Amino acid sequence: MKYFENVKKIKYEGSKSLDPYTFKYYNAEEIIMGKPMKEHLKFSMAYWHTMTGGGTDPFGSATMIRPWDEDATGMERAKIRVKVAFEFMEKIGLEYFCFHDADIAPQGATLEETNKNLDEIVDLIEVEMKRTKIKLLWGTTNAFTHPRFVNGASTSPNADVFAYAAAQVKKAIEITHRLGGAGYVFWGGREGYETLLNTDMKFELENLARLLKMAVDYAKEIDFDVQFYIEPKPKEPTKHQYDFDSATVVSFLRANNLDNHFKLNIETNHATLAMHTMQHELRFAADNDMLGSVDANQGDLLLGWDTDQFPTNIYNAVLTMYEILRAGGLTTGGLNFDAKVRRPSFTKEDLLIAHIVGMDTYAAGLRIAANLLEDGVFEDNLKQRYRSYDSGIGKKIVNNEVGFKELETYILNRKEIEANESGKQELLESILNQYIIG
Ligand code: XLS
Ligand code: NI
Ligand code: NI
Repeated sequence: MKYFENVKKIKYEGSKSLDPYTFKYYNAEEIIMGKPMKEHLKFSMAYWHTMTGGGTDPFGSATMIRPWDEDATGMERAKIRVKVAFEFMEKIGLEYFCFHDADIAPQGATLEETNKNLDEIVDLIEVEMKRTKIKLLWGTTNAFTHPRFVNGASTSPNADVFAYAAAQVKKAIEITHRLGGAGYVFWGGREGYETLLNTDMKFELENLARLLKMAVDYAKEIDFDVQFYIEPKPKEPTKHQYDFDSATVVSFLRANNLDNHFKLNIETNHATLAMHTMQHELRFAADNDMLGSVDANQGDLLLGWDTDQFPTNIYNAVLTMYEILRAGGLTTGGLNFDAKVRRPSFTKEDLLIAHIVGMDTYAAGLRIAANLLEDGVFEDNLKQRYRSYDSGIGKKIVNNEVGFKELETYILNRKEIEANESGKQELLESILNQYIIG
């Protein structure tokens, strides 16, 4: 293809390299904690941002007029994009991608026509996947852009819209299956509400669970061994998104007996919108055996909306990789760059640079996190901090051997309780800095 023909395959050159088209930290084959970096870091391209994003915002139209989009429209454009997408991923060494149905093929006048368009593009994607060995990390449905989803998809008050969403999810699961996708994501889209004056929240949540159960049943029916994920987000586009954060989603899944079929796809920018750190969101999911995959991006804490920026923040990347390693790694999941270049970064070169810096940031984070874990920096401190539960009364509490009466007697018989110890936050932060800066 002509669009990236001047770009060589991006290689690792180390941290002293001055060439922007090289990796400074990402060295795919380097072994970290027993396996190559690229297995820890299953990087994925988000088709919707990288291939179809134009840089629109509420005040302005697209600034990113891609040369490949200028050559054709409709299905022809969609076909060119497939070629460009795979050429782009090959050049960078991205081994996975993710897409919504609506990203890859234009919508037709009817569902039938849309599905026909999808099949034609999926044929082409299949050929490119075979040629390049690039894999599908997960597929998903866009049931939020079209005006029919104005009041939600599975949580719409309109039963026909529920049915439409179900039909669309069915097809998206089928194409994900056909392409050998490891996962399938449900991000809420417009599943939420603006005001309780017009919303039956209880009923909407029941319907959300109904649709998810249908998806589980259908995957079983077609013999598709897929990992389903829910991607939490607290707000945007609706004021109250139902899948608020990790804790909300874990309890929703448990309450509806869906916890064995779903894990979480956790996005950095959504964590901070929920007023949590990414580390908190990951830890909560991991503690509940539901850490599945990551949408690797970052927000702007001064803005407070989903800016979906490429990840460049080392501190966050270290703590994200720390949580992933601590949980034993992502199995079916990976690190999907659900990220878009800034509106003024409108050249195709910016797209390359953005992915390179994202991959480098997580590679650096991985190295540092592995050192922190191997040296037991935080884990040893945790053991030490909670040691009063290893013996004596602490052990009895943990073993459920005592109740209020026994604890009252225990305390009445003691002159003084054990002295509290420092939480050593600043010390730990200082050690973390040493690991980061070296
Ligand atoms: C939007 C979400 C979306 C999902 C896929 O905020 O992050 O991009 O990842 O539907
Ligand atoms: Ni997002
Ligand atoms: Ni996302």
